[in-house]
Formats: sequence, C-alpha cells, structure tokens
Amino acid sequence: MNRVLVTGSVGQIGSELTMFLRDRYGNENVVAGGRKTKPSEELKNSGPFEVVDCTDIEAIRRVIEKYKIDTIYHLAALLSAVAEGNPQLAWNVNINGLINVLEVAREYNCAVFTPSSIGAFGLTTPLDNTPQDTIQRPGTMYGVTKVSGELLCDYYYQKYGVDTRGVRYPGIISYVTPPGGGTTDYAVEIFYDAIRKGKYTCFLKKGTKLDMMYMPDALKAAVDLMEAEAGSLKHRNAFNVSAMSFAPEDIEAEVKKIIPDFTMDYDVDPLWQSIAESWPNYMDDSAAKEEWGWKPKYDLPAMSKDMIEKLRIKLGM
Ligand code: AKB
Repeated sequence: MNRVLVTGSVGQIGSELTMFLRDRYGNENVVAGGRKTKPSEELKNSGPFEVVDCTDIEAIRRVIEKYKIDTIYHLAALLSAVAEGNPQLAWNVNINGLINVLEVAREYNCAVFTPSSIGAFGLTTPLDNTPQDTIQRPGTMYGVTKVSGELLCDYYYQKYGVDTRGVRYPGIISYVTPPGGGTTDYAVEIFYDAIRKGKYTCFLKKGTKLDMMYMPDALKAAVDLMEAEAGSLKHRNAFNVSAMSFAPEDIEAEVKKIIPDFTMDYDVDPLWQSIAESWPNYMDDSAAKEEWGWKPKYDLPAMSKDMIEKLRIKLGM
C-alpha cells in the first residue's frame, strides 16, 4: 500500500508530482504538504493538503501518524540562486529539514525519495560525461547542502536501514508551476517570453551547456526509482539522470523553428553564470539505466514542441 506525503508540494516539481502520484495511487492516499505558499485549487481540491514546515519535526510526525504514511517524497528545498542569497536559511531548510524527514522515516519505517542535483558537483569534477561516482567539491551553499543530503541519505540507509533513494536532477522544464530561483530557470523563462513577447534576454552566456529534463521524465524518474526492486540497486541515492544537454543558443534555435520571429539577446548575471560554469556540461547516467531502467522520453526538439503547444493553451495565445 502506498500512502504518500509530498513535502514542497507547492513548488515546481512537487505540484506536478503530487498530481502524478494521486493518479497512480488514489487521491486520498497522497498528502500534499506545503509551508506557507497557497496551494493551487487543483492541489487543494483533489486530495488532502496539510501545512508542513520541514524544519519543525513535530509537524512532520503529526502528518505521518494522521495519514499512516509509508513513503515520503521530500521536495521542500531552496534552489541554487536563492540559496546563495541566504546560505544560512538554505542550510536550515535543505539540511535540517532533510534530517527531520529522515528521523521521522526511521521512527515510522517510511521510504524516502530525496532529489539531489547537478549542483552537487563543482569545478574540480570532470564536467563532460560526469561520472556517477566522482569528486564532489561544490562552491555554492546549494551544492554543499546537496552533497551533504546525498551522504545523509546514504547514512540513514546504511546505519538504520531506511529505504532512501534519490536522483541528481538537472534543470527541470515545465509549463505548470514556474521554478523559483534556480540557475537553470532561463530554460523555462525563454518559452514564456517567446510566446508573450517574441523575445528573451538570457542571463547565462552563449556556450553554457547544462543538463536539462522535461517534467514528465522527471516525474517518471522519481516513481520508477521508488518502485524499482531494491535488489537491483547498487547505488541508492543520487543517481545521475539526464535527458538532454544544451546551451542557450541551442534552445534559441529550437524555439525559432516553431516561432520564426523569435529573437534572443544576453544580459549575463555574474552569480548565475559562475554557478552554471561549475556544473556539468552533461552527466553519465548509465548507472540509472543499468540499475533501474532509466529511459527519458523527451529530447530538446520534442520538449520544445510540447512546451510551446501547452503554454499557448495555458496563456491563451
Ligand atoms: C537550480 O538551478 O537550482 C535547480 C537545479 C539544477 O538543481 N534547477
């Protein structure tokens, strides 16, 4: 029986993952946990919603007991650029929040999915075909919390047998809920601006290649990993997963194929640029392929076509 809590359910991934899990396991079996931000009507009306601040362990415990939760998708976290603006808050939410979730999971025997990120790498990591197991010395607080989170999840599995699993997400692109303060956000903004204004000013430099993924693949990755046979997993937490890798000019060209008058210029933000330059150009995700059958569906052209179709409907344009 899957009785699930999604923390961070109001965020970019959480809002869609909650609906995906409700379709799969039944609306009443998936609790959307959020802090302050108001949930959408869809999220609130389709199943249970509870206020859960992950820095408050009692709040998590209450929800786990009330709904007899057995699986936690822990998505509450600050993204990279926001974390750099407030590193102490980032540590509190990303690490103290995670250890609270792991502690409650240990007490109530819950499985835990925790996303790590391409942000868990740094300049001394091989940036091309970044291996699954490699040097990780990130220079951002976001990266520090992501590496620490990977290690904490490994520790809770090894020490206490908590069924922890996770992936290193690349930049996630979707048309439903906008991301909030990530380095890869340009790859979402470009579509909104292309449709609304026919032009976009990019905050990363030409040539800045990063791994990216369309939301349907990101949701599938989480659920496929959580449903995989435990015996087939050699790694547990922090699987590299990717679907496409591109630089700003590559996505510009793709958008132009569908919106021929679209133009893009650059106004580079030094903070976001320096973060992006410390992240992989593309990761090797063969461990995920071998151990639990990871296979993305969307590449850059397929994602761009679908994004533009869906956003045109959403924006009524
Ligand atoms: C961010 O840019 O902070 C996130 C990520 C890649 O972890 N989208």
